[in-house]
Amino acid sequence: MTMDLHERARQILRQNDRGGYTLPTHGLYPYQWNWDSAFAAWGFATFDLPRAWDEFDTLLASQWEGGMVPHIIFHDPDPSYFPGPDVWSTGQSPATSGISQPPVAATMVRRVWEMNREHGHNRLAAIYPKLVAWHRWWHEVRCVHGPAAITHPWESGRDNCPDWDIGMAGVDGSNVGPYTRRDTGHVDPSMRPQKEQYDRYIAMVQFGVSVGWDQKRIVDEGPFLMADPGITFILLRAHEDLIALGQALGEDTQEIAHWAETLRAALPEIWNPDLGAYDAKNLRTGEFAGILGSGALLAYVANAGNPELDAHLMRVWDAVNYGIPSADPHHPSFDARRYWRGPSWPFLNALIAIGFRDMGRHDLDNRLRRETAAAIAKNGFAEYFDPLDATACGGMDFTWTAAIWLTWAGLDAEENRGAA
Ligand code: 9WN
Repeated sequence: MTMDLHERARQILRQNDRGGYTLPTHGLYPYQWNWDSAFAAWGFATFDLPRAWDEFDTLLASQWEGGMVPHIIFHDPDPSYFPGPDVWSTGQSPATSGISQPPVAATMVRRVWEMNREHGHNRLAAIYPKLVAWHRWWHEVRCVHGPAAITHPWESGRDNCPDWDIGMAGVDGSNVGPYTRRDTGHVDPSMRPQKEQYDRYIAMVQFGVSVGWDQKRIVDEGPFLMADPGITFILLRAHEDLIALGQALGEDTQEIAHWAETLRAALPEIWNPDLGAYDAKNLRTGEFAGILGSGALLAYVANAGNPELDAHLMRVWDAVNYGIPSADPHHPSFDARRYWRGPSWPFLNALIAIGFRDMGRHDLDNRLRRETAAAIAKNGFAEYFDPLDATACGGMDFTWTAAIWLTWAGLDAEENRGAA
């Protein structure tokens, strides 16, 4: 039975493989997504190391001149996804979106490299300068206010989480013109963002097009700019992983160390004393979102936890049964099956668990792994799960869910297999 899940996970990665890059899932997401790819590589590394490195190469091959690595790479036009390359209209080749996504790649590169340093040495040396250029872009373009800022909720990777509601309220989505969503044709609309949110998402894309995707202008004048605790912690962790990789290559890593120090020094700016936790902040108004979400709990991956945050973690986690919820179950906006407004996301649990292990909190790691594995064993390799009853939500046969089964969630099952 457990054997089947390992086989199935590998099969999903193979099925979603388009030759050098991996689709998040067939149908719903027919392109290469940035942070999905980093997790895909981690999964591939458990059974095909060269293929894992190929995934990083393909992702970084689409880096923009200024260093940004885009959030979607539209390798082969496919009408089943909206908004496609024509809407983004960034003028890149291959076509890409015009925003980035959480820079988890360096952290995953380090994990893959550590699996076989000899094999990985040249592969690492080839992409290291691109990773440095991408991190420099984050520091110079998105961290100008201190913490990492996002210019579109899609940039956070946690699209419709309640963190962004206050920023979204300031975006006018009434003039975007007619369009047809494709996502709601693939999955139950009650598990996806609502139309008012989609109108605003499109308005922000149209703004990017109107300024020729000038990233500085988007930060200075765009309709949406919020500090994201999630990216801030992921970037901080990734800076530290990049330093370790650079040192292994004999590179001078002082510049990266400076970015990491500057970012850590900015953490008090995203600490909301009224909430007693890290919080998203609208950088146009200075207002905090006032809700605990999974972005704040990524603090553990950057060794930025503290007793107050621990209390919140246990409060929200104990309120559900299958992993860490993406939004506070005690908050009125909680919605157990609507995307980032409550569901538990296996890959994000895996990322937070890296932090737990680094802190020596193996009890928390074990609990999170058990609960995540139970949801997958019960209902398959879903995109996300209802954290109360493990109902499978969103797309199925999902790449990053399969990847983290092989690297983390399925480890207990793997041990039992060995013992059997
Ligand atoms: C928009 C692919 C991506 C993930 C994101 C997730 C979702 C896209 C969408 O799917 O976002 O980028 O169309 O909903 O929120 O984290 O990378 O799996």
